[in-house]
Amino acid sequence: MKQVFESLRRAIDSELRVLFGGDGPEGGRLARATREAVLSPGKRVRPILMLLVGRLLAVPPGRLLRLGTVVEMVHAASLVLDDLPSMDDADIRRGRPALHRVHGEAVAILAAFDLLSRAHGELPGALALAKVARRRWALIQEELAAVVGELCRGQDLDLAGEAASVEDLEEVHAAKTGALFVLAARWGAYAGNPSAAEQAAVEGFARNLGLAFQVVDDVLDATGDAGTMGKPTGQDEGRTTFVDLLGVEGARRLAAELGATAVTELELFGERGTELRALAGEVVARAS
Ligand code: GRG
Repeated sequence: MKQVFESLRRAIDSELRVLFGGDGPEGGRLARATREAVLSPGKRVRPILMLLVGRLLAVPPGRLLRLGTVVEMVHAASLVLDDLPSMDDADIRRGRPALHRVHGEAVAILAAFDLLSRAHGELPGALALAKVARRRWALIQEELAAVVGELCRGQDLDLAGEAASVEDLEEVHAAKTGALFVLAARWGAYAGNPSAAEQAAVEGFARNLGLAFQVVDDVLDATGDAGTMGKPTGQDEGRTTFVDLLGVEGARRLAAELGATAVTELELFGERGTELRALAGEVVARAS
């Protein structure tokens, strides 16, 4: 199954290179910064989720690659902003100096806007390639705008650092991390003309997977080393994490529970849910 994920990741990477012009030095300073932000080596888990949901509903991955890059552009923009000195103040991202450390804060902020603007610009073409029914396009445009609002809201709640319980923290991260997972799965499903039950099931899966992913991220921040994380660990000091509230073992247990809940959402798909179940397994296993 790892090979399946890896080949989807490579397919997303080459689609991103088609859109952002390879690794060459061409373009001005902002174009270079934007390209670095989106092409630097990420796991591409959100577009992979989208492609797997598509496959579940018999949509070939090739149809969803462009739409997958739209979600990845929003994610890359959010990472650039998250690393800024006024936010997480991180020097390293994806094993490389954070974008603002290379190009300065002004260019990093512009690159994030550039990526968001590009995401909106690519959306209609991506929906046409995905063969998503035209009647859904206006709603999808609203969903793209809304997810950016959710990320901002989640980030603000996180920076405020007022979460006092696991439930509070789940609310923060349902917005900050979960919303983009749900969007990726939702759009992947739209391409496959799902029944209402299928649509709800993949979204429920993604909601729990997104939260599990964040809990695992917190565990790795507390226990991992900078080499495997591609960013400094211990970075979460100052904001409340699942590890603060539950300890490392408790957070691992929560991640496993969320992964298991995600999987139960897939029951109606039977055997066809194998790849998504494996993805949930991969996410949870990273914490151990
Ligand atoms: C305007 C888009 C926008 C956002 C503004 C800064 C912000 C609001 C939100 C931050 C959202 C954020 C960074 C959430 C963290 C989610 C998370 C677990 C990130 C790490 O994701 P990985 O592990 O990273 O998928 P890679 O590098 O593999 O892509």
